[in-house]
Amino acid sequence: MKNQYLNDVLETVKKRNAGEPEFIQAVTEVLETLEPVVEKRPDLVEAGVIDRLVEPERQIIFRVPWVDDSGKVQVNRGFRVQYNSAIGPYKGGIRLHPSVYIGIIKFLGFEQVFKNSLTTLPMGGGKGGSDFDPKGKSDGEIMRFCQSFMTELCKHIGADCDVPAGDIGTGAREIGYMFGQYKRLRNEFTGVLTGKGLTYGGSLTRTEATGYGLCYFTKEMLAANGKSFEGQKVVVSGSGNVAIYATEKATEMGAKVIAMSDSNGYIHDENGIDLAAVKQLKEVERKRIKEYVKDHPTATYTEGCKGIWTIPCDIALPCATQNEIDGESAAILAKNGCFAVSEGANMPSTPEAIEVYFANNMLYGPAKAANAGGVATSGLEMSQNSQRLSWTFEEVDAKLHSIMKEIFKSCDEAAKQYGMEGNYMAGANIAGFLKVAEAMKAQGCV
Ligand code: NDP
Ligand code: 2IT
Repeated sequence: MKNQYLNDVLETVKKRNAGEPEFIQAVTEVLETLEPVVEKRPDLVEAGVIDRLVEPERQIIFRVPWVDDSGKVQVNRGFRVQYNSAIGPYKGGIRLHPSVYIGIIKFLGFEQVFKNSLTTLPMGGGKGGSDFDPKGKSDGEIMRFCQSFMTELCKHIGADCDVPAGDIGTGAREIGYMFGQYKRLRNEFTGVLTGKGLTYGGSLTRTEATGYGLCYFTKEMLAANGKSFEGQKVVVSGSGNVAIYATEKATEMGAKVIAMSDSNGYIHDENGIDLAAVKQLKEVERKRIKEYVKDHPTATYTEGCKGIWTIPCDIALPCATQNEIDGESAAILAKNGCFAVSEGANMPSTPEAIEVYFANNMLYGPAKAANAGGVATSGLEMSQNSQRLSWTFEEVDAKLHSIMKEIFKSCDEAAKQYGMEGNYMAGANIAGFLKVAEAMKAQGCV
């Protein structure tokens, strides 16, 4: 970066957060795109907005003890990072995965601040999680873990303060157990979590929202560049919540999804993936994706995740996890003629991969914008809970659709305004930043 002030901020971030490469990666990407803003808006620099933005407001780390089915005590570590509350209560998911540590939760919380700002809804940014591994656990074990996790977390959250939701490893089942425990401990039935079941305050369309939203955003990006999903071959990584509903909507929009994956490997079928079978395996039976080929003779299964990016496709939708596309995979995608990458997962592309996208003039839909449909619909769930009403599927879906269109528009316009037309990553960072920055400046040095 040329800007000395931003370089100094980044140096401080590196020193203060040594050993947290994902957090430093997320901050670096944003600071690099804020150079033109810093030049145009010395008032924001003066107000110390960026110096404050790179430090979370609050970080909570706690012990999560629970008893497994054999009667043995297990101990996990729980996290909640309340990153920024300038424009609304902290809002963001809970990730349950053995790789979770404070650096992962901080990078996700940082990204969430900008993403939530882009939704146009009044939500600050936060993220939580645990190094608990839900794989292979019984329902009883999952419940006891979730109850113990919430026993501590409930001291720090609330419908007007901090509203968690799902993320990797946290779906409707986990949210249900957490909500039940919150209600029992606090004796309050409030919208303290989103992604709830439909019988107790959940919103229609929330399950589908991230994947559908990703396709709504991508459709806008493609249309702005004279393209569409119609007749395109699509590769979707992951086979969880985001991947499944991205596949559903992309197919509805006329594309053919030819590959999906999990953390063990990927399935490939040039005839198109049978999504009902994937739903049954992943949502109902909680089995591995390799089981798919047993009943699908034209499909192949390959061990290892990275190979999925060697399958020739037109559009890639990474929907699994951070840094799943590196420079090498991006180069293979480009060589095979892939012309668009749009991110369902958070930070799925390494900085090297992003360089490859730009060098090859590929369309790039950055996570903060492209996957904001999930949290946007969480925001709509909060509104319904406050009103004590529930809206129809069509109503919520229509609102989600128009939010995603608006998000694309603001990324596109901000990129143009700051001289980086077509760079939706810069556009998302700048548009997301400006709203939060104005609010932080207006509220003084807090
Ligand atoms: P799920 O737990 O439902 O699914 C995650 C999928 O990704 C699974 O197929 C999983 O495979 C795979 N995966 C997870 N970790 C890894 C890994 N380290 N390497 C390879 N594959 C992996 O999570 P979601 O679908 O909810 O989340 C997917 C991504 O989307 C995450 O980056 C999340 O932060 C992001 N996101 C989620 C939103 C939501 O509303 N749920 C909203 C916005 C973004 P396996 O089953 O083998 O673990
Ligand atoms: O990364 C994300 O935006 C989410 N996991 C969803 C957060 C939410 O509060 O719905």
